[in-house]
Amino acid sequence: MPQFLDSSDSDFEAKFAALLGAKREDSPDVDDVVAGIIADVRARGDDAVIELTTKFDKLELTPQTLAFSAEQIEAECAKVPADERAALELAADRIRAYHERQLPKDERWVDVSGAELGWRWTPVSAAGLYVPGGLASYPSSVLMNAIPAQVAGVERLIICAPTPGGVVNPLVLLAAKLSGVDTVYRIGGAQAIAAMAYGTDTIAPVDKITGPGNAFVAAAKRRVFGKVGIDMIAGPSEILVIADKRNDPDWIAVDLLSQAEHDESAQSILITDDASFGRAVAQAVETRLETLERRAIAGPSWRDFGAVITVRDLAEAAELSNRVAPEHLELCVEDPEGLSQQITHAGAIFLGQWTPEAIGDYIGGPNHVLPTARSARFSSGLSVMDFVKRTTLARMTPQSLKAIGPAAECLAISESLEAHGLSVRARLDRLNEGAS
Ligand code: HSO
Ligand code: ZN
Repeated sequence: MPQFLDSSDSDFEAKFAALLGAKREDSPDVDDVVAGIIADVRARGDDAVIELTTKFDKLELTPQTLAFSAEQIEAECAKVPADERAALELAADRIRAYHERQLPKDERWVDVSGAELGWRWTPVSAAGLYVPGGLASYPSSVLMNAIPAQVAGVERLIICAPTPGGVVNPLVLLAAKLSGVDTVYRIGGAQAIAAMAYGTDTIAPVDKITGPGNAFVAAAKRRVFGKVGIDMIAGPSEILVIADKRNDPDWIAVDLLSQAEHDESAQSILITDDASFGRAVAQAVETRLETLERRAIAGPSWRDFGAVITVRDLAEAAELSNRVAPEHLELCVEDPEGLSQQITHAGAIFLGQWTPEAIGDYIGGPNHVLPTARSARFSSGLSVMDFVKRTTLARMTPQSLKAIGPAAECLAISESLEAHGLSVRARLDRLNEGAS
């Protein structure tokens, strides 16, 4: 059973605070091992990457076979059943159309002093996307990471995806092809992150690394940050559903389980203004768990971290949801638009009972790489903005320099930075000479 909380109970605040503060993940401390792997890859390049791939993935590679060849990719993609190909293509098209709207605009204007100011956006030159092996090797995540980079105009886009024992997921390769990925390297772990950050003879370094991964990958991303940019360190998935009694309890139950089945450390929370509806949903979850394929994952997640919270009204539901700052928020209420106005912290909002969160994971269009662990308080999901930089522009005319230069000189003197002041003064003097 999950936790049942009621906002009218006297101990509610303490219980809610405990729910917010609960430590869900104990990530093993692998930092020392990762530091060693990164140093090894920096020192020995391809040789280190190849040896580590033999050791961890039981796969013998050479510099020539580190990446899939075009023929291998074609052969793997041909194995994808027609319905899965069509679904992936529809997803790619919809995700692309959504992200094209995110492309930021350059700006240029002349201000009151006559100075011309502005900024312009340029893509990063090369991006590397990590795709985990095994259970969490999701083709949908390939689209969600690669398409924003492609839309941003990133010139070189590579993937590192381990293939333990040589096992390949054809859908991952098809997703890579659909989203303009240039090269797919069959390597993983901290060694892949190090190779993308520092480069080897075979793998040219990239400027930005994105994508989820295990504790080794996360620790490696933290370590290479600064040498390259990274997206975020994603935690286990979360869903919060605000639902009134006009919903089918079974629909809400499967929505909660849809994220619980990702990970034993995932968190699913229901907030409702009707206690008996809350109990009906909890009952429906138990019924579904009897047969759910991934009940061994979803069950512990729901029991250990799941919660059903009863509130007095929906305004209170919004307030509590903002304190959680969930990764995914479903508003299954009569007026989702109205309630959404009260939501200030959430990675993604799903409006109304016809919008299950799973639509957002695959096909809606918005990105499914979203802030977890309450980081929606200060950050956003992956977007085109993660693959562009803004360069500012300024152009003075003699008149504008005359107007604002003396203030710059004054501030330079106050900071005891003489040359700063002189670089303005030299020009002002010339202008004054011209005037006399
Ligand atoms: N909900 C996950 C993403 C995902 N779901 C991939 C299915 N496949 C992270 O927010
Ligand atoms: Zn999901």
